Amino acid sequence: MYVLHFSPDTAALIVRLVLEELGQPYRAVPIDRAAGGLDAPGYRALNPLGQIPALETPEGPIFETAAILALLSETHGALAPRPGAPGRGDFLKWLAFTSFNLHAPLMGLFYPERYTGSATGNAGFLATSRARVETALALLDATAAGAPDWFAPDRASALGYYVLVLMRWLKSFAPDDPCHIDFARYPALARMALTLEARPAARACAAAEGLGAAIFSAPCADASAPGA
Ligand SMILES: N[C@@H](CCC(=O)N[C@@H](CS)C(=O)NCC(=O)O)C(=O)O
Repeated sequence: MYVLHFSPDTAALIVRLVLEELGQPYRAVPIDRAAGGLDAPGYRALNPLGQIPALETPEGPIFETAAILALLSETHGALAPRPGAPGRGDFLKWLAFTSFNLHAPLMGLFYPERYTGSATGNAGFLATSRARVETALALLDATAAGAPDWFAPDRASALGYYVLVLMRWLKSFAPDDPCHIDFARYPALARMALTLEARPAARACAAAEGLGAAIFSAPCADASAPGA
């Protein structure tokens, strides 16, 4: 059985959504971050940078969200094209794109000190990171608008869950209206948010992690803040 090491409302949610959607049994093990769980040698053996998530699998521990999604979808033959199937290259391309160009700059917004040496970051770095996020989302929205099987607004996909969970995090970075995500700028992703949050997998994950039912379209309906 898979073992998912998680904290609520983090990148581990992406993996949990995909495991639920695939119908795979898994055990979810909470990480006690306040007690230094990310630095514990046992956890570092699973994820050497002490980041969330880590997934224990029959072939050993896997870290990096994109790698986990590629492995799970390939192993279980769903939510993304299998190796050799049409669209496989496109899926991998946009999966890596999301990791480098959306996930990474969001981490820069959460942890500017890791990139700038300053606890609050400098204004230029923060503005550049926000612009990178917006550029990536616009390109992902245009891709989803073409409705490829592996990233269509009206069907579940590993990449869809990845992008929509990352969009949840935007609620932390809108100083004037922290609960507003401007979905009007991303109409295909907006449709995807409504489709995917209604699925049993998303409902199960929202309940498990104490999140609101409109997990993607109205991320501030729940009381929590993303825990990146
Ligand atoms: N590159 C990693 C980043 C994962 C990530 O964003 N993890 C966050 C939680 S959402 C984390 O571990 N934050 C704590 C830290 O970096 O110290 C991945 O894709 O899995």
